[in-house]
Amino acid sequence: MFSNTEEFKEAFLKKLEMTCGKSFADSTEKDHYYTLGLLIREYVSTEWINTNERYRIDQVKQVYYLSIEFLLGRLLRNNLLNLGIEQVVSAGLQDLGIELSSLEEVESDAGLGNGGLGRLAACFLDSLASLNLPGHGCGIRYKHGLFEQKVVDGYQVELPDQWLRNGHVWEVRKADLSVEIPFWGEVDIREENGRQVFQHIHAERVTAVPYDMPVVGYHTETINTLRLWSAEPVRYPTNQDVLKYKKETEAISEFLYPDDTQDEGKILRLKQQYFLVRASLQSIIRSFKRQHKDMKEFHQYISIHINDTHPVLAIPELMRILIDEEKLGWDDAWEVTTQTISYTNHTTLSEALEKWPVRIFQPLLPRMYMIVNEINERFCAKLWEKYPGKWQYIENMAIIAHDQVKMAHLAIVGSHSVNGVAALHTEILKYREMHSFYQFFPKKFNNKTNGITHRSWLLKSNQSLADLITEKLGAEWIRDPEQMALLLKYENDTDLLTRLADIKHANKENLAHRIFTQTGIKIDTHSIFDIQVKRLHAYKRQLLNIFHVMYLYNRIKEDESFKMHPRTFIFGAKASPGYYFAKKVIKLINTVAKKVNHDPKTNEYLKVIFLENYRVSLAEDVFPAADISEQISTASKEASGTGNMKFMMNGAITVGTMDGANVEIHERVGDENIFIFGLRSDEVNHYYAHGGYQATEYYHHDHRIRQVMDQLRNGFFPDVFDEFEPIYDSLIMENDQYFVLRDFSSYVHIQEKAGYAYEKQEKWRKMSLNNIAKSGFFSSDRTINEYAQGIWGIK
Ligand code: 4GP
Repeated sequence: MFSNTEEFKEAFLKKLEMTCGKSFADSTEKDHYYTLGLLIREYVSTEWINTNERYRIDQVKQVYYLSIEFLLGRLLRNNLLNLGIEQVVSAGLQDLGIELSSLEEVESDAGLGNGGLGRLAACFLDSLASLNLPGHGCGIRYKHGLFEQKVVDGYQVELPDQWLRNGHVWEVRKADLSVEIPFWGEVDIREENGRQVFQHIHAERVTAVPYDMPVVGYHTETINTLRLWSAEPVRYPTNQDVLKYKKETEAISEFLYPDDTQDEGKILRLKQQYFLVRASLQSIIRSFKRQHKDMKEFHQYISIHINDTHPVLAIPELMRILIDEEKLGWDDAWEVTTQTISYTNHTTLSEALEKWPVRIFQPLLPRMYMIVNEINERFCAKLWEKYPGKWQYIENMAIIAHDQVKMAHLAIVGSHSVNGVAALHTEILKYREMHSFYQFFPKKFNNKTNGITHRSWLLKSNQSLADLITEKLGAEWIRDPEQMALLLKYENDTDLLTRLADIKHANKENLAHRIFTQTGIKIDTHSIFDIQVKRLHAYKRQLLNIFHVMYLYNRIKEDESFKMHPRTFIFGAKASPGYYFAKKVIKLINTVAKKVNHDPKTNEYLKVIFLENYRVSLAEDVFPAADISEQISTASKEASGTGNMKFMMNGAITVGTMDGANVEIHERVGDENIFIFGLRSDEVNHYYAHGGYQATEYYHHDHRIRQVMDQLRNGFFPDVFDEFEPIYDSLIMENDQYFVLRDFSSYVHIQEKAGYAYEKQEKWRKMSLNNIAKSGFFSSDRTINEYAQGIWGIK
């Protein structure tokens, strides 16, 4: 559409007048952003339609990725980059006196997710489109994404995220494609022509309205679709209390993960899940039926992936459609359903394994419950055949037991593929967490190690590094990121290593500037940037990191001969609003920061920064600036991690445990380019199985630990009194299940090693180069190719 700056400027100015009704002279930055967004959306619309046409005419198999989270961040720069018009647009804007980077700041982050699982979904969409694969996302258009975090007096305060305040330029509302979703009511069963007919009557209905967003591939003609559903009242509600109905309806797409400690919240979450599934399946089937008649062939053309268990109702819902609407028999419907659906597990944490009380499930989703019940009975009968008399064993595997519906069991039984997200995680699923299922369905289990899109996390967020790679290797690595391994031939090229270091330094300056503007704190860009950014959770052990800082502080204060390279410890993390312990850790980090940053004796060596409101757009400035990547979870607990991959790709060196994908990073870079410490996953499991861990032993025998632990409650932090008692109690009195004290000494040791290594800059730069060079494997393009071939069968 615009091949040069002049054409772009003309189109831009015309569009501006038309949409904003203003002259350029009167227009604001917001107008410019909005105009540019609309222009791009129009620019892609033809290809978007063409892509769908092509899929239809060629009758290709398509995959739909159902996910309760899509953590997209900002889309402007991504879209420009993928369309290959970034230069033209940026130059054209500049001619008009507009900085593209300031327009980017106008865009709100689409933060429709919590963390790993949602960001993975976003990376997958980018890879699908960029690899020209027919794959779409289906999710919920939450009015408020993940909360906005403020830090007040060191405490996390949550504010509702207002990402839609100024509208969302990338979406297209398609009210004509709305569908209705029934809740409550009952199922009427009749006999018709010798066949049972099921009808859901007296239901309360909700309208699901789709909002479509184009997913633009990198330099391809493929534009896939992300369809997000919004809940609205039906036009003629039959309820008595219309206001209450309206409020309850809109609540479905109001917040991500409503608090589900009470029944009301549980009902809402289950409603969200069914809402997503039923709406998505209806639109998938509608599009299937435009081309095909025979529902028995459904799985040959459609693959449905469920991202964790939240969309698992896709299994009974597809059964319902096939049986109640399409009149297939149970066995045929089951064959089609299981061949269509595949499932990814993202965590083994028991708190995340969803179970719904029957007393809520059954009345809210009566027909779903009948079907799940039948799936369960048939499954248990099969188990009985194989394990006659083993009641307990069968009960443990059942989908419904003790008045609970176990969503993970339903997901395994009703799908043809179950995958973990890193090699170690998949082994843990197979041999521990889901062992009985693995024995029963050995062929279903497989591994797909996570990945990240190198387009967003390198090309876009670290342009100078990407340019340097292109200068050395040519542009082919962008299509085939494993070619980055060719960088290794420059391992001894001092010129390149220096340029690498210069880029890192410039990125550190950039982050330091951002931190200064926001907090007024000046940080030394020659210090080591030691960074931990991820959700706050006990198993991720931000605590271990901050204890290390406290130890260093004590050491500097007490030991005149102690030397260390200056370090800036940077944290970014949101704690789930109801997670008391995690919030205490945030307060501790901020309390330590206050003490350390203001002590003239230490602040030359130590700085602690807590980045407020960690989110995708902030992350884009964080990863490129890191020297050290903190990946210090209790081994066996982090399913994969993807932040570890982003750091690596940007040349940071990992300090980490042998957990999740760290294991595979280690395997690729070798011992000499990573700092591994701490308990291994089998050692952790040995403790869990046989006991033997005594936190008090470490407290008594290691004075460094004792000092830090005592400082939590002896007035060392003068104005907080008993604030940190709960942390102390959980570690000592409750014998901490995450082994913070157990790993402390080896952590301190490896950190010391990392500090020395940094001082030998030439060697450090080589390490950094090695990490970048080996990161190609962790591109989500590799991951998506594996899903496409191994699970979905799409081309
Ligand atoms: C996360 C896992 O904790 C993380 O290790 C993994 O990299 C990520 O999924 C993507 O697979 N899990 C979640 C969750 O985000 O909500 O369970």
